[in-house]
Amino acid sequence: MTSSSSSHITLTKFCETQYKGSDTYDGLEAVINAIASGAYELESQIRNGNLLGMLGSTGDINIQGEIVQQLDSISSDTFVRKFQDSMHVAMVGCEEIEHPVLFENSDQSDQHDYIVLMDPLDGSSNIDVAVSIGSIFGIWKRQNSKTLSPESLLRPGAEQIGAVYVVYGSCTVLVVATQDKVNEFTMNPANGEFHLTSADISYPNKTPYYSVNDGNTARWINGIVQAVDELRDGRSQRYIGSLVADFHRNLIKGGVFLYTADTKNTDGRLRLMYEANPLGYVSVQAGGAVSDGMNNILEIQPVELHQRVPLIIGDKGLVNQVIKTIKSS
Ligand code: AHM
Ligand code: MG
Repeated sequence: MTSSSSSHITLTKFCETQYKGSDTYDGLEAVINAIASGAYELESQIRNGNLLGMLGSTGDINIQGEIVQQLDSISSDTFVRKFQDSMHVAMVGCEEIEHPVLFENSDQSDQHDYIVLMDPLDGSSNIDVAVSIGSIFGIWKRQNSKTLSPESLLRPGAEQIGAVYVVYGSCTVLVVATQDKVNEFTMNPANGEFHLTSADISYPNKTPYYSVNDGNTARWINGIVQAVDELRDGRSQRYIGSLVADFHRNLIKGGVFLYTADTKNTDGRLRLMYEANPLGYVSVQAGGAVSDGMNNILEIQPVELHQRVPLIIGDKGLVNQVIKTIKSS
């Protein structure tokens, strides 16, 4: 259920009342405000990128083996800087950066109590063609008993205490999820202020959409082919090619997204720590589900930060339907 009558509530105010001073979430307001501030900066660079000559690749290849776009690199630098300035983040893991960034002195400071794992710009192939893209963040409490190291970030997604994503689309929205609460805020481009536009979001009862890259059909196992056939029955296919935008549409309108393993992407295409875990967390808080076809993704023990995973995410009934078909094939 959503409500759109609360636009006088700003994200800043919301975070202050929900998180500041709370036992579990104190400091989270600084982390979310850092994301909002970074998103505002980035939004303008995305809108003006073509005019400012900021589109196209940097000429580098990232740790994922993918071509780095200028805006990938700008977004990564922007959010790392914002998290450092927030003074509440100890370490950032990023899809674009090989090793996590540990902020100076955060090891000694009690105040640096959060860890963020992010895909700073999701949907890179859509940057140059004026199609929706986004940013994805999983937020974790730092384990005080453990020394901060890249290995200390290898925790199951169920341990996230929140997740945030931003979609730079026909308007810019920022969705915040903490335990059982999913709220959407829309940016006023004039000043970067985000206003609450949908409160207490949960998946609707209808499921009009399924999202999948049909071009991979010949590489799927039979169970996936059959599961997609079943989804096709009475539903429209919507596939943007930016996971975060596909996910957001399915959350608001109802549906499911799949990027499973195939003979080319043998471990799936999407990243466990930067994409599947944060969006999986949002999905579950909104009454949906997330699976790799066999297991709840949030229970997977990661073995490395940049690992990929097959992803089935969205409406719980549809996720379960796909799992059932895969298992029985
Ligand atoms: P990236 O842009 O962060 O590398 O993300 C990967 C993207 C997802 O946003 C999207 O769902 C998927 O890759 C699209 O892949 P494909 O072009 O194979 O359909
Ligand atoms: Mg991505």
